[in-house]
Amino acid sequence: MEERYTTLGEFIIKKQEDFPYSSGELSRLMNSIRLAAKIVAQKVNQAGLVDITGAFGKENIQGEQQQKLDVFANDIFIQTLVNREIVCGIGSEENDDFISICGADGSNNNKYVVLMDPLDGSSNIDVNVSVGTIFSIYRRISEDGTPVTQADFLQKGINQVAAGYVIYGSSTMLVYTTGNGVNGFTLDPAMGTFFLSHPDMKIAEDGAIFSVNEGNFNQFEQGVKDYIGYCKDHSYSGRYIGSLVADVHRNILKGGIYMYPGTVSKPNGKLRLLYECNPFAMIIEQAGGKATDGKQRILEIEPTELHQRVPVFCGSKNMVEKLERFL
Ligand code: P6P
Repeated sequence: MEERYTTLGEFIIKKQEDFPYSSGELSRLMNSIRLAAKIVAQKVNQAGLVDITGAFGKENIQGEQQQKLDVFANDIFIQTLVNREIVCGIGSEENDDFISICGADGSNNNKYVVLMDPLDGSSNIDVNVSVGTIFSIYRRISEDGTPVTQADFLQKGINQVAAGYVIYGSSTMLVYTTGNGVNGFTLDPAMGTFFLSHPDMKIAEDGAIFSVNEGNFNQFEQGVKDYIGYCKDHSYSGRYIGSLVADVHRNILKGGIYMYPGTVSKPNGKLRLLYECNPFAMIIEQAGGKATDGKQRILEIEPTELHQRVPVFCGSKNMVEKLERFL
């Protein structure tokens, strides 16, 4: 089959061979995410037309005003995963605690847990800036058949079996890895089908884009300030949309570095380890880049809590290594 007409569904089946011992659950899990992404994409694209934007009147654990689409996306991803009885637990930015999922017979025989940010960057929805879904998949470590535990979620990023994101932008793309490279699929809305549009995505070792919120510049540690100065001395382009998925997706395609450093007021920065930094770190490393918290590889960080924050510097290998020499 000519690769450029490969659908996501066909690709998942074809890649099933990469998991000789898998019973097809991971494939079914990816198909569930594919369905949820299509449903959320349709609503995001209608956001300006349907009274679905604006505050939902509640706050999430972040203390952020939940947008209606935040809640909608969270419900859709949870529902599609639960309905197909594929996972034994879900952790979401929108839920204070993790969700334990039993089968119809009360058993917990499913072997995967999913961590997700169902609609990252949602504060950008009303101004029509690209937003995204980020997901991270682990094999449970607690005994099969028993209720899922927090330990199943607090695993190092190196244990991820899959990670990916959906970007709801000028087109909707689903990008993911199962540890054998990164592939991108673009949704054809007329057919409701994701087609392989970006096979074997790689991030250039060098780039000339730096992405950081310079409004926090005065609160950065000196090494970060010095590196930003280095970028400016070399006439790199400053590109910062304020929507993680859009910023990192652009930098993967064009080369660049994304930074959310710690500040005086937020020493651990803003981004969440388990469902923002770890999935992107896996994707970026699989694409040939690097991801660090400034001291260690993101994927090696030992998690301590579900919503913990870490500083993050990720993107083109040589740019991240140059930054590390400034710290
Ligand atoms: P700041 C959006 O709220 C988000 O979580 C990411 O999508 C984005 O990269 C970051 O926060 C922007 O944060 O502090 O620069 O506005």
